Amino acid sequence: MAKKWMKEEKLLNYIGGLWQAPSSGKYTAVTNPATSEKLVQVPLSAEQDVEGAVEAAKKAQREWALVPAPQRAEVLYRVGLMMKERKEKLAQLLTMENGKVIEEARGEVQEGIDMAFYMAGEGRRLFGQTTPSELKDKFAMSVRAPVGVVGIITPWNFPIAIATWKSFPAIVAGNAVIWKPATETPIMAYELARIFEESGLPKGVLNVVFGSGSKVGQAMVEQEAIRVISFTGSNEVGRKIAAECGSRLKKVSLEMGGKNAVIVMDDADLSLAVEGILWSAFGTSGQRCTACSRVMVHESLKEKLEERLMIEISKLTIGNGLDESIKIGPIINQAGLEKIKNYIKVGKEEGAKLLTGGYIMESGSHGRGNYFAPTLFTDVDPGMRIAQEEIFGPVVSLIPINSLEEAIEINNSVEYGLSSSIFTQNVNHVFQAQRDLDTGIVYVNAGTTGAEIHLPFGGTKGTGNGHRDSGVAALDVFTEWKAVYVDFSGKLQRAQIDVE
Ligand code: UN1
Repeated sequence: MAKKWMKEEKLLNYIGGLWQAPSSGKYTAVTNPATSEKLVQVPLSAEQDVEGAVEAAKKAQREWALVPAPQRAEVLYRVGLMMKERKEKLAQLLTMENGKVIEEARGEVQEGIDMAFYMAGEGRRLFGQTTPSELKDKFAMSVRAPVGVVGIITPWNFPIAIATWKSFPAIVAGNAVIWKPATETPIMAYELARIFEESGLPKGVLNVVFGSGSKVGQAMVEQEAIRVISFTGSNEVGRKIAAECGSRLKKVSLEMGGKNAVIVMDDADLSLAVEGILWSAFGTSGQRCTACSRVMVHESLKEKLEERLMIEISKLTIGNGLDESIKIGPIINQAGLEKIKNYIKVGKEEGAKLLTGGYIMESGSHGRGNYFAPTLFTDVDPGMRIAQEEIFGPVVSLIPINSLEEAIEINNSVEYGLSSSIFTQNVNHVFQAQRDLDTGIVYVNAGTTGAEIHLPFGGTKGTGNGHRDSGVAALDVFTEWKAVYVDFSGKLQRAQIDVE
């Protein structure tokens, strides 16, 4: 099936505009999680490949930074158009390598297209600030300068969208990029690199090095010339990267997951809440940083919500996402399945009541892949591990509450702070919730997923380290503020001293 969309069987690194085999000569197989079919071989690169990419990037970046930003933006505009033309092909390949259902894959590619046009627009803005000087006949301004060579490390769950959130602002701002995509999902990276190649981006501005975090990621962190690392992935890996970058005074931007909750108040539109929970908890099989994995429901609606969710869960179709009728795709790999299964055991031991699901689905009508049954726990205590830790699978915990204050307190009691949502008709609840929910994203009368690319994406506490992906805020990661003073008085004016 993959052959219909791509002929390559072995992917290559893209370094300095050339397609290169990894110096190690080693590759690993990429498997379709819906069918266990082998798709392509992906390089397992080593330090040497990263060094090559750094050299190419350093050289290219000097020239690229001198190209006027509106012209740099033209490249992104062309990239956006090509992605649009190839949208269906990209979506089909995305479903094959990642497993997400085709409708969601099309949505993810669209997210990348939106990002291309949005960041192409930034090429004509890249706003700085002018400021009055404290001295006469002196002009002061703050301008954005590119950082230089930047490293981006992206996850398998949104292999194209997240790559665009990071690489597009970096490129339009005048940086050169070294990108390590997840080894589980290299096809999107390969396709995007090809699009960039055809777009006329000068060689060396974008470099792709495939391989493991421990080899390629580590080498990127260690390279002096890479001045920024932007990472999306697990909390464990993110903390390690932060520590390594910290000791090297390297800027690091981290996005590391969530334990996102929906609050259902007693005045909520229940049907809407059911739809919102289903979509944000089970879409992408729960493998989103923004996935809903807790529901704080008002006691008065608890039983009704349980009933309604059980009915809707029983209707969910599970299988190969290339089939348009399928709503839930597979889990990325065996390790993911095992992790989810273990949390089910933990939840039961902790005393949560399992209402439905909770098991790995044997091969059957849904296909020979990694499938986990959509799972609902109820009577969950907010302190239980299943209500505190990120599961990254289709598992939701219902927690009864009696007031908005209680729901907010429970929402904020976890390590993460990415996304939250409230279903209510009460305007006072809306404003109180958006103020008090300690997350980077808050939804009202919608589930916890569905961030739009022109707004900042990221979160508080264990979710990150204060930076944001996408939106104009992403430019702060990939630029340095430079203060520029122009004195046109013709004499030496000393700040703080020669002020009349
Ligand atoms: C992620 O899971 O890391 O808001 C990204 C959303 C998507 C992006 C999710 N637009 O759910």
